[in-house]
Amino acid sequence: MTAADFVVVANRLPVDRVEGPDGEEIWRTSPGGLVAALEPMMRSVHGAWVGWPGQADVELEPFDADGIHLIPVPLSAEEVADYYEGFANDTIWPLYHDVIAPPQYHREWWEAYVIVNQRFAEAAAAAVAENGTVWVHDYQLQLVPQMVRDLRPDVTIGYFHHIPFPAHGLYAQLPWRDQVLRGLLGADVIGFQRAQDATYFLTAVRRRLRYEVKGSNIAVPEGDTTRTALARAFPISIDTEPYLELAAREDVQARAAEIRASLGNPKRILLGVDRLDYTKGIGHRIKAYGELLEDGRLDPEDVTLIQVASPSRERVDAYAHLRDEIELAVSRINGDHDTVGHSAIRYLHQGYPREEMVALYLAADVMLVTALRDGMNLVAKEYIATRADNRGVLVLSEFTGAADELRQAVRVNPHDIAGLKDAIMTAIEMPPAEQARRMRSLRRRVLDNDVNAWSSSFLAALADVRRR
Ligand code: GDG
Repeated sequence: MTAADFVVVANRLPVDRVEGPDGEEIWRTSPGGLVAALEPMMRSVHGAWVGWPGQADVELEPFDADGIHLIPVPLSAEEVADYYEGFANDTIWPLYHDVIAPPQYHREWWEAYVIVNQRFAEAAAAAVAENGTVWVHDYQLQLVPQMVRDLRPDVTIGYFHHIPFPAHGLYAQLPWRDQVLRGLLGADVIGFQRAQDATYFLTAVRRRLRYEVKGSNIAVPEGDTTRTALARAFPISIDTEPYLELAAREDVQARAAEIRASLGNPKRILLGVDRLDYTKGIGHRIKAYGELLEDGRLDPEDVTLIQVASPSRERVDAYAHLRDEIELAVSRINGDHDTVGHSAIRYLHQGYPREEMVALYLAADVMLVTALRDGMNLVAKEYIATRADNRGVLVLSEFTGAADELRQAVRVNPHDIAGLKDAIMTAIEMPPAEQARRMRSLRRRVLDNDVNAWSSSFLAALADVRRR
């Protein structure tokens, strides 16, 4: 393969292994906003994608899937445990989400993180053309920008951070805090979801490394001179087209009606859709809803809460505990409030095809997004994109990146259970005219700022750096 002008580096390759008609293995690109946003560009500029194929101890040659050149990075089972489940998901993830769960600090996890980051960096450095561009994604790969720069000083490097960056008082806990900052600062542009995340990062750089910071620009010492790195917000969004299309499809609308009927045609359907993760505030949401039933402010004959909790990181202890906690809470509430024909909470610990997700969005009168901390939260934007009739209410936690943009949602502090209960009632009782007024403005925001706008603005900032 000739060198690529543009290389994406992410923990996962955007593919799933599926079985072909004769039992052979084929790789299909998995749907996702990031792939959708980058696919056209990847095809036009000779792009490549470096990532882990998702299975341990599998060595694969580079291959093409649906027109994208894919470069697999192998991980051993031990590396998956130490680098991915350990350092990425049990150290960085909880620390960067305001220590909702206690971060675990283990030196052997850090060592695996360094080794694996180096492997990704080497794969990217080998793939990229002279003066090309490398775009690194997310918290699993924070050391990769500087590692690529050391190997290939000619390339332009971008990094986008999909999760929050914590306040300095929390960040300072990390035993490897300076190494991680230096890793990130290898990039020319460091993108965050919210302005607040960028500010926290700039503060950490100033306080820990004493580099000069002016506005969003950082003077990074390099030999005898300095290089300017830019750190600012580029709020991510969704690929709106498939959501608009699915929501307009008759069979999907029929499925939404069928979902409502199968629940016994309740007056109001509330919906939560999350990976089963302690950052998502699923327990807070269920507690508030359970109390509303208990108080008699809601009648279980009139409402149903559908909670899709898609399985996630099940081998990390904190996630196994969370599952037990949520399932105990759900079954208590259902035990107390179900009737023979009707469930207070329809809890689904399963993943669904996108068609079914859109049918659920269409069926939902109220969407509950109550994350305790969330980089952006795409579910909120997906719900809005499907509401072409301007009906429906979004209840949105102020601790999500989406809250910066979606000002017409019903805002909540999920820690305030009384406030959350009132917000749920406000949403349930909101008159159609007010729903429409708010939804129109929310839809304008999401449809005008889709994932293509996001990637274009990030890449424009990178091109700007390159010109300098
Ligand atoms: C991270 C950051 C940031 C979920 N269950 C099913 C399913 N999903 C889809 C949703 C949505 C996506 O997964 C989840 O995205 P979120 O943004 O809500 O949350 P994270 O997974 O935590 O994502 C987050 C994001 O990165 C992007 O930068 O917004 O803050 O934490 O698209 O629809 N999709 C299908 N079946 C499911 O069962 N098909």
